[in-house]
Amino acid sequence: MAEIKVGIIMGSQSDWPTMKEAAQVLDELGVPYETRIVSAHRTPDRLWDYGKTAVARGLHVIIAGAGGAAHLPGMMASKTRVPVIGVPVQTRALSGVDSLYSIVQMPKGFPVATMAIGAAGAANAGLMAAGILAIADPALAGRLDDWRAALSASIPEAPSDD
Ligand code: RP5
Repeated sequence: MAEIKVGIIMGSQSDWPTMKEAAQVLDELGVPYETRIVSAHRTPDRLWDYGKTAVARGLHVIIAGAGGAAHLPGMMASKTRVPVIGVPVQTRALSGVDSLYSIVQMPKGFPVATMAIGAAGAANAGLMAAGILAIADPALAGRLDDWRAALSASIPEAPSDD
């Protein structure tokens, strides 16, 4: 079985419809991953354990999505040197600006690579994770190049009324 190098974690089951976008991109690129619900506030011990064991378990990238007072990506970055990609989940009350600000403004020393709010951010997190792994994986690099070329080829040169 292929080694799992990407962890997709989220603060709640309600984040999954967004975070699924990251999973789908990784599926398309043939990158294995694990998924876990790890809440900074509701399951802090689970967060600590996940961060403490991430390096030893062979994770190379952690994609962390959360909404509202979105402390999960930053707290995970404080617990492991595995790069953390943060996804601000869109919220009803503040449209995800709360999530974005909670994730992006990390203090010096503990970075989180913060994506856009919502589904596009989650998909881009998957692509970012694949790009990081592709540095040392020529086969994946080829698949990622093909994926990008296919996306470019799908864009029409002119708009249509259809
Ligand atoms: C955060 O609170 C989660 O990441 C989620 O985006 C938000 C709401 O969670 P639920 O009340 O839907 O479980 O911790």
